[in-house]
Amino acid sequence: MEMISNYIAGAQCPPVAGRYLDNVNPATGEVYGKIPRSDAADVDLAVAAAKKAFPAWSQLPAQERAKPLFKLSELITANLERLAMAETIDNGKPIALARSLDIPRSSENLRFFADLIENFAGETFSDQGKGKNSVHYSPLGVVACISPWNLPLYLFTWKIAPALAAGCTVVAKPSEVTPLTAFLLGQLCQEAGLPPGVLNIVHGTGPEVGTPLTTHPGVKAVSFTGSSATGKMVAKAAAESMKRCSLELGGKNPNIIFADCDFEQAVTTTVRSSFLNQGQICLCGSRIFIQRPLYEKFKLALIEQTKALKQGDPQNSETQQGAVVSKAHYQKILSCLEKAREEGGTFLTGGSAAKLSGPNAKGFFITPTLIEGLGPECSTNREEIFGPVATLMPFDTENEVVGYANSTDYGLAASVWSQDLAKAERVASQIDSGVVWINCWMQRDLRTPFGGMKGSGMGREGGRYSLAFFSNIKTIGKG
Ligand code: TXE
Repeated sequence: MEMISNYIAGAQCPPVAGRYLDNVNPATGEVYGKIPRSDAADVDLAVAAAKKAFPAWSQLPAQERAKPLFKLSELITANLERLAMAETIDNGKPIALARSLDIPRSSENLRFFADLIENFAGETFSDQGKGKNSVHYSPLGVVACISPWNLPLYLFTWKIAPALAAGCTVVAKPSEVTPLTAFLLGQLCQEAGLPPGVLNIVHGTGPEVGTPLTTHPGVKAVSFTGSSATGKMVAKAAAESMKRCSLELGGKNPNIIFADCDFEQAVTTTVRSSFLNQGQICLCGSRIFIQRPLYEKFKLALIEQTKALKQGDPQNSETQQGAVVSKAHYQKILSCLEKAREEGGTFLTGGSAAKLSGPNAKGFFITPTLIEGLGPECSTNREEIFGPVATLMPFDTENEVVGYANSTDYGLAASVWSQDLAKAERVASQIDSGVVWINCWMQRDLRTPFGGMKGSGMGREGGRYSLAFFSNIKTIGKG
């Protein structure tokens, strides 16, 4: 039984109240561990530890702060296999994905921000008769980083790395659904040379740990990634005590396929962008719009490649589709599929639970699903499902498809496929989302700003944008 503890003031410690939650392996449906069911008392201890560590950490030269972050990055790489297997057991994702995406990107997150802070400087503005102005960045203080279950260590490190690099001390709360890799990272901090209290990890539920964290008077900012519904609660709580707030929320991303696209590349990438991580990435393209002359040919190719996806035990390196993350999420997705039936959808592939055998017989598996015949206004095409489910819709003109793309309450990401780059850029400029990819998907440059519009959140993460979020920014003007 994998027993997890909190990581506070540089030590692994049990929850004050001594209560625990079950940790379930979604590929077997079995309880395989226990995680602290922490509460406000644990959050108080963590914030106090972070507060105590802040003066020394924030006053270190950037080059000194970068050293333990570089070392932690190296330790993640050195422990890649152990962390990848832990992520797969906790989340249900294929081990090949954890090995190739989740853990390498977690290491890169730390390395990237350690490197960036070494070269990060304020700006100075030349006189021009208005005196000399200089812009100074200083660490905010104790901050909260709250992360979701879909890319557990990847998004956990994506938040804590810039916060620590900027000189803040952190109380981090991973999802109670996938706590294991954050726990294992805490065990590496001492070896990395991260001083006690600089990073604190408190496990538990949203209401019992998240809320005390977002309302705590000692916390100066909250960086949150998760659902739009929870994001609104976090924003409200943070506003009460004037905390800075960054929200990376849900998406219902359009994937626009023009008839003049590179057919093979568009089909192959669309299968990946629809079903990678069982469709549990907020960047997944869940609404596929195909220009009418290409619709039937593209549809047949999509069906063929989707049916060829290898679904099975996530610990098997051949597996391409693993389990969805929890029983609750499994049931939510199945109810969305029922809704799609009621709304008149035609199921081209999948549409039900997948029944596996052996140790996976009780796992939470859903067959990769493609649906056609639904209009843009139905709930299947407006609400986030966050599973291996995508819909196909034909379109004729640019204006028509831009209207469809912008017809939801979300605005996170989009893809546009056309070999006419002028047209692709014209369409991209009209789509209400934080990021648009042309003839590619999820190509991430960590220096660029990342985030959503509308119900997909507020604020931007990435490069200088993350460091600025975790900094007080002051202008000093001299006459
Ligand atoms: O979210 P939840 P989940 C979205 C994705 C999906 C969801 C999946 O689209 O909708 O996140 O993650 C904690 N106060 N994105 O189900 O429930 C909770 O314990 C403070 C978008 O985990 O919102 C967990 O640690 N915290 C994203 C975290 O919030 C609270 C990328 C998220 O939980 C809380 C990834 C509260 N009241 C997923 N309630 C993007 N846009 O980049 C819960 N939590």
